[in-house]
Amino acid sequence: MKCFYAAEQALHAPASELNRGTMGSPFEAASRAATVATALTDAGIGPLMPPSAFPDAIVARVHDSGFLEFLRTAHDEWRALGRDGDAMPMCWPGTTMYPMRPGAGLDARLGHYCFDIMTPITATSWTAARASVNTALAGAQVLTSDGQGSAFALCRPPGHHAGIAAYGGYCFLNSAAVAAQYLRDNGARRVAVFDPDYHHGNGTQQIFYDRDDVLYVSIHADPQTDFPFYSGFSDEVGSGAGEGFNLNLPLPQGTRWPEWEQALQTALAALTRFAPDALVISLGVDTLEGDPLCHFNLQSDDFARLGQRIARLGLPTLFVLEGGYQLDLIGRNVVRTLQGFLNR
Ligand code: OKP
Ligand code: ZN
Repeated sequence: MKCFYAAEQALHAPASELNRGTMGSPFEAASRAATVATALTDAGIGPLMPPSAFPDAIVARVHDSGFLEFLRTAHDEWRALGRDGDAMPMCWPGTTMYPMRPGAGLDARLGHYCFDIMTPITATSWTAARASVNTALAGAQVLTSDGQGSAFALCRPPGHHAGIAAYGGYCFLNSAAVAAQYLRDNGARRVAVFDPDYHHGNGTQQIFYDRDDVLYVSIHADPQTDFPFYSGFSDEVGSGAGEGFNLNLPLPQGTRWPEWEQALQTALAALTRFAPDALVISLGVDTLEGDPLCHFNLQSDDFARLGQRIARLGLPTLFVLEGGYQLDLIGRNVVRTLQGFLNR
């Protein structure tokens, strides 16, 4: 399987993260990618290839231009204000009740675009996030060039929480969504995004919410107990032309394979009905038992089963890495998923 990773992705490495009231080491660390790369190589999947540079216009197909300009320049502005460390918001509009004022200062824009306090912007976050999108696009290009096949994009920082004009949940740019749109723009009439990450991909949902050409299906922890809290409910089914093209399957904390597999059957049935020309998987492996941020109880073998079920859809498939925070186990479970997919 063709696999992609850009060395620049490691340039996003914030100094710390606020978790449950305490500053500590970031969970979404650059070493996550290194462990996945090692596991892929050891398993004989790969090799990892660097992506080529895709034009910014492709990213602007799903993201707001003011938002992209903000992300690109925020840390320079932070420094110009004489501040050290990573750029973080300190104040939020609270809801979207206020209009964004032209010329709003950096703190206003940090609070406007960011929806949490776990996603600092470093001097090189933009470079890393942009490279992560290239990695996903290189994978998507494999699907368009042979119309078959599959690819793995070792994306990090992750992407599925990044919305049209919003970042958070460790995500800046929505690599899976950009890749899905790229597939639409290059011959696929319908594209499905399946998101088995522990967390609801609120960004991906938002980007495609009113569209019937991109189906979004997600299995995730109930937003009543888990991040991102405000979206991922089962009554969010899409709007306008997109009604019926967004499927959320929330599950309670403690969920194990038998119940998770039932949701998977529902997801696979919806994907089959939609009959897409290409499939993007937002592959989070944070559903593994013992993940420090998550509360599902999947086992390593379950990831092979997941890969197998995805393969049975018989679709050109791009895997994009999202979450997974047990450093020593992420690589193994990514490999299990891909092996399950490759061996059917
Ligand atoms: C990103 B992805 C951290 C609190 C835990 C984690 C949410 C980000 C998950 N301080 N929240 O979907 O794996
Ligand atoms: Zn996650």
